[in-house]
Amino acid sequence: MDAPTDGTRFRTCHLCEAMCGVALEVSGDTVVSVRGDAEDPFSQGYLCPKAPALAELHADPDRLRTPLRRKGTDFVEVGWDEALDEAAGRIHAVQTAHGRNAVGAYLGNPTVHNHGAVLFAPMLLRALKTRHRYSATSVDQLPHQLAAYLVLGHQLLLPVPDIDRTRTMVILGANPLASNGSLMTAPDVKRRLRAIRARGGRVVVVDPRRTETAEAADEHHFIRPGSDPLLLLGMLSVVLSERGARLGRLSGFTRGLDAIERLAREFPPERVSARTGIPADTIRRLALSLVDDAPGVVYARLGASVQSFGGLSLWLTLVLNAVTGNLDSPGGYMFSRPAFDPLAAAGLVGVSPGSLGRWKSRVRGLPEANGELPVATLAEDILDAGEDHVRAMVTVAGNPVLSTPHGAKLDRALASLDFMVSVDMYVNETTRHAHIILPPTSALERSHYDIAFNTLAVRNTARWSAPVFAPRPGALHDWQILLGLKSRLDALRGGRGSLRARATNALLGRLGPDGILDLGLRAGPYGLRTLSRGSMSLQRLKKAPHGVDLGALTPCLPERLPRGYIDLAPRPYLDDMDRLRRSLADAEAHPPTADGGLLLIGRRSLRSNNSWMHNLPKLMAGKPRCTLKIHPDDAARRGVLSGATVTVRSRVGAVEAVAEVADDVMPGVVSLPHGFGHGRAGVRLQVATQGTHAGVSINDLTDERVVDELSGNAVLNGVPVTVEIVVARP
Ligand SMILES: Nc1nc2c(c(=O)[nH]1)N[C@H]1C(S)=C(S)[C@@H](COP(=O)(O)OP(=O)(O)OC[C@H]3O[C@@H](n4cnc5c(=O)[nH]c(N)nc54)[C@H](O)[C@@H]3O)O[C@H]1N2
Ligand SMILES: Nc1nc2c(c(=O)[nH]1)N[C@H]1C(S)=C(S)[C@@H](COP(=O)(O)OP(=O)(O)OC[C@H]3O[C@@H](n4cnc5c(=O)[nH]c(N)nc54)[C@H](O)[C@@H]3O)O[C@H]1N2
Ligand code: SF4
Ligand SMILES: [Mo]
Repeated sequence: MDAPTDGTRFRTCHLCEAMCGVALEVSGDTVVSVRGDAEDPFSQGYLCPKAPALAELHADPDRLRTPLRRKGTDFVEVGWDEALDEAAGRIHAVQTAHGRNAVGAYLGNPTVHNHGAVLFAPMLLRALKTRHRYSATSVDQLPHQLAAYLVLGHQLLLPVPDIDRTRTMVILGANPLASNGSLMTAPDVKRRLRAIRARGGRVVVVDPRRTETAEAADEHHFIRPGSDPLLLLGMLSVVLSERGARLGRLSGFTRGLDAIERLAREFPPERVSARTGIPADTIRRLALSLVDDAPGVVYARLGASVQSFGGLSLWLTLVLNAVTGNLDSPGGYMFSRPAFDPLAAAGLVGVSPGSLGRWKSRVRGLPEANGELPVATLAEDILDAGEDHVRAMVTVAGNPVLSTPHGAKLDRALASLDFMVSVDMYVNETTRHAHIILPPTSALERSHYDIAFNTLAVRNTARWSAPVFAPRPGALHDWQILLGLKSRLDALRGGRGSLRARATNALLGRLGPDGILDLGLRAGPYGLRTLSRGSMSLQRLKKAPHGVDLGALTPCLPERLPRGYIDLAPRPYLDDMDRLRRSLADAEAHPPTADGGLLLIGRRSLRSNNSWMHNLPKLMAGKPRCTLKIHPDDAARRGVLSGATVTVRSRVGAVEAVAEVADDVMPGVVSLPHGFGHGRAGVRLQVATQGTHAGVSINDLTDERVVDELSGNAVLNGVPVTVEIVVARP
């Protein structure tokens, strides 16, 4: 790339799922200002307060620029070839001595915000040939992917709420005013929600906390953490008994309705009201509004997913949207038509339709899902010294010590490894255990295209961004690091396959992510097949620096169903219903009392992102954020005033936090944000480790033994805890 000149660069912000267009003012190698790109057809100039982080991340003095090798607790700089050779050599040595499953891999969330990593990480994983693959998926959206796979036939056929045309939107366990939307790429959710109300519609939020989104809605209802599937069953029973199933166009290719009708009859609203904490007539009214005030949509997200019945919750969400006539219908639960379609390009990117339970984790027997094991088992898969235990790890763009349940145990487990290599640009809570750290170029030094989030967008658009800065001499992109590791492993293995692998790797190196993207765009739904002159290609996107608009979502079933039909009642869900019945019976036998235990939930802040943006001074300005929210009644009972230091304790550990007495949390529920806990020895983050910035990790309280047994997804909300005063006054 040519040396950059001063001026304005247009780009997509990659920090969250919203894909906002930004205009960066550049001088030399510095970004001097970040503005919204008013000409972006999708975001139309919107930006959130996190956007300045684009400049701060690039300039962060703690961001690594050179590979590091650990010596004890010290790190020394090493050259790229030496670092890659050593990493591949030691992985190969562990696999040769102990078998391929002795090496584990964890992929973190930023992988999906990076087309180089999202395309090349799976190639490295395949080369590792290990069953010990883990990712942030199983602390997040695995239940969504499972529902898409089991009901619709492909894990990536993920429905999104058609927020711009709906009249009734029921939001279950999502706080898009803080998160900017998830599995719903929609810049400026606040404006879009306001527009629903302006056109006479209603927005309803169901959440154990009266969130920023709840404040902006017409209605908010507290729900007892972990009871969402019961609410959804109650709603289904009302819809089916009072309005009947409205499958409409879908009825010709939909199976399993009988089983759903039988199931729903078991759960009238009166039966689920006490457990959910929502009055029966409210459940009835919400259910009927999806039919009577159509189009409507139930949008369930993280709070519904990372709980004991995450699998059932996301399945029932899909079923409820279908039987109310809102699936694949404008204003309802629809599907994007991305220009680069990972479903169609499966051969190119290697995404399987999905799988469940093809193998089990070695210690606890939790099921594989979509080729991965639940990350809740990673610590024991390392620590439990049996045959096949994990002795070496590869982590890519992940910080599982802070982001997965019982992080302190994983912290110990990582410290015990024979070898660990991390592809990451910080020495943080996780990578401080690595023997080799391989830091990629800064995001502004690479091109950008949202392969993942265009498949989740509420409108079809496409936008490619050129690098803003030339990479520093010798620097490598994520994809080059991943391909560098893969090529070395292929070479070390030798044998007949290695010649072919060498040719493939050379070709991949020439194509790079942009070459693969171009092939996918041309083969995609707006590509050559349309035979129109403006057909989609990388060339076309390069000529449109603000992006191109490809229109509103359009119905696409049954064409896009890999099996040609929808199965509303897949066996694994029907089987898991027994676990829900038992849990309901248990709750009925032991109803919660006012002075009973507390349930811990998480929360997100608009000016943060998971664990890795706490080193940026602008984002960290303001009041300390890592506080324990507690309802005034629960606080009074324990003598806790705002500002008191309290101990929060669960089965797995205890942390100290400052209490914030607030009636926005439900009685019986306390809330702590995730991603903090930077005070561990060896973390090299000057800002994040300072004073109150460091905070404590909620995942030193979450319990790795409690998972959604169906999917293996972690349970990060609804964790039983106690709260006691340590210091009564600040
Ligand atoms: N209790 C609780 N726990 C949670 C959650 C919760 O709500 N409550 N949320 C969960 C969710 S939804 C998620 S997605 C996970 C996230 O879990 P993780 O993905 O494990 O953690 P992140 O905090 O996103 O860490 C990202 C890492 O990637 C690095 N990184 C950033 N950009 C790049 C890049 O371009 N290339 C490379 N190579 N590295 C990069 C950062 O330095 C950091 O180390 O956390 C989960 N954990
Ligand atoms: N600013 C910011 N933006 C982000 C992130 C971030 O950390 N900060 N993280 C990004 C990532 S990785 C993701 S996955 C998305 C997540 O985006 P969202 O899904 O919007 O996630 P949250 O803001 O955590 O909202 C989850 C809500 O569920 C509620 N909840 C907890 N338990 C339950 C329950 O049992 N039932 C119900 N119904 N609700 C419950 C919580 O109170 C919370 O309001 O955000 C992304 N965007
Ligand atoms: S909402 Fe904020 S962080 Fe997310 S893409 Fe837009 S500007 Fe970036
Ligand atoms: Mo996430």
